[in-house]
Amino acid sequence: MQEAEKIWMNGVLVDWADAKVHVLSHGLHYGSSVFEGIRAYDADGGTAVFRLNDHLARLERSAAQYFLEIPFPREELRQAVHAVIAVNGLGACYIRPIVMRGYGVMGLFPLDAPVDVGIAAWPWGAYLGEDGVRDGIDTKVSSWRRIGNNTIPATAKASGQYLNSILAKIETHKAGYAEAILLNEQGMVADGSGENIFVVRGGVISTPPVSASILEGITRASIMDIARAEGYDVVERDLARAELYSADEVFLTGTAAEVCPVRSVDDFVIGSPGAVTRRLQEVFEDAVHGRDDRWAHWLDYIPAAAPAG
Ligand code: PPE
Repeated sequence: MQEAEKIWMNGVLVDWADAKVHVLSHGLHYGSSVFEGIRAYDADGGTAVFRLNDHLARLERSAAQYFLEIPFPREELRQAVHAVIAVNGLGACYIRPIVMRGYGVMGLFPLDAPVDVGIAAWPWGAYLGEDGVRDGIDTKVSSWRRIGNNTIPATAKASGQYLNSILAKIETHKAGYAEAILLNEQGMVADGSGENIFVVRGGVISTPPVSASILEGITRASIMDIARAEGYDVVERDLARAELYSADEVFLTGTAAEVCPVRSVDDFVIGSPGAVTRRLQEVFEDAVHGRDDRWAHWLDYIPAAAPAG
């Protein structure tokens, strides 16, 4: 990964190499951390964080699911994100806040463990490759099922649940595919290892509902808003695996992946990126770069002289 200089840890900016936790930290042993993935863009009016308030709100919801008390109010975390970007002199970048159960308590009862908060930012390019964003990616349905709603809440973005995505990712990578698609316990389409999924057929855009064991993606919500504003019908409904094979277009959305066309699923060729995907990619790009007034409220600009602390 590309390093930056400073990381915000528990209220102070420390050198990148010094942002450490103890090897016996609770979060390391049991996955009892929650985190966010956020992007900032070189927008027309300066460096802008995309939907920062919504990401911090989700971080709070994720923490609450695990009875994790974040020892900083939202506004302080927002200022910390600004400070991390400013002090590192970053423009477009990826931001990773993490709230973790720290060192001091072993065993599964976690509520007596301290809580540590870190926020890092660094440049991170196209998650599924520049080629992927342009030409689409080849995907495969994993044999691993998405964790069920009554196993781990998929709506919380907790570290431990990513073991599920990691198994799917390794399996499909070894088989030669760029991304895994996971079905849920009911056998319906859930999401990608780190993205939500959309299907276009006959001009209608469909995406699995929150009840399908998906992460309630912020890019997903943005794309649904954009698509409706562009005049498309958007429905949230359960999708059968074979609907992916017969789709006119399939695409993935996520903070890291942004809007990425899918070229094939299980070797069924969907084809080159279609007109709907292209249009949504364009409007999304305009929105994140501050070129579309309809979505200006999604951008949180870094003040020119943000305090470095
Ligand atoms: N589903 C999953 C399982 C997921 O991890 C993500 C984000 C999404 C959907 C899309 O959510 P949103 O980013 O709010 O639109 N995945 C994050 C982590 C990627 C990583 O490799 O780490 C991300 O995109 O930041």
